[in-house]
Amino acid sequence: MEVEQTLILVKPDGVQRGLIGEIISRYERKGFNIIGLKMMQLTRTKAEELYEIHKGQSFYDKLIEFMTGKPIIAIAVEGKNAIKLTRLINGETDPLESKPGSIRGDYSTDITYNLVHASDCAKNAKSELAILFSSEELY
Ligand code: 3AN
Repeated sequence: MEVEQTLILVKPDGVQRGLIGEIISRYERKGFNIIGLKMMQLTRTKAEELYEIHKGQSFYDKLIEFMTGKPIIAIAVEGKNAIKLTRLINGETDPLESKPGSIRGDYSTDITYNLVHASDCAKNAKSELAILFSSEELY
């Protein structure tokens, strides 16, 4: 098993709904280490870097407006198979596929306002962590 680092975001809806603690506790209870944590408002530049892959999609503008409109929580997480396992904890993107027991399955019905982000592969985890955290901010 491989120890991995990944980027988690509690999106603005998670912060506004008072679910920060509930969401972070799920990664902690699973056994992951939190190696970086901060509240911030995403700049347009950072949001566009994060969601570059979705540029041109019908939901892109709405997604960027949403992600930059209010503060988020950025979390750097480390542990065995952290990339795959944090995405399982989050649940599927499509609310109709997101199972109870996952964060989205328990707390969201919407495909855009879906509370959390987690990097989807090692390459993206590395680049996304670099967008949100400087090396001095990781422990
Ligand atoms: P995930 O966050 O589950 O990895 P991605 O990376 O495919 O999903 O999509 C990033 C974000 O873009 C999603 N979390 C969601 O907020 C939004 N999104 C993705 N697909 C759609 C869609 N079909 N309609 C609206 N928003 C979407």
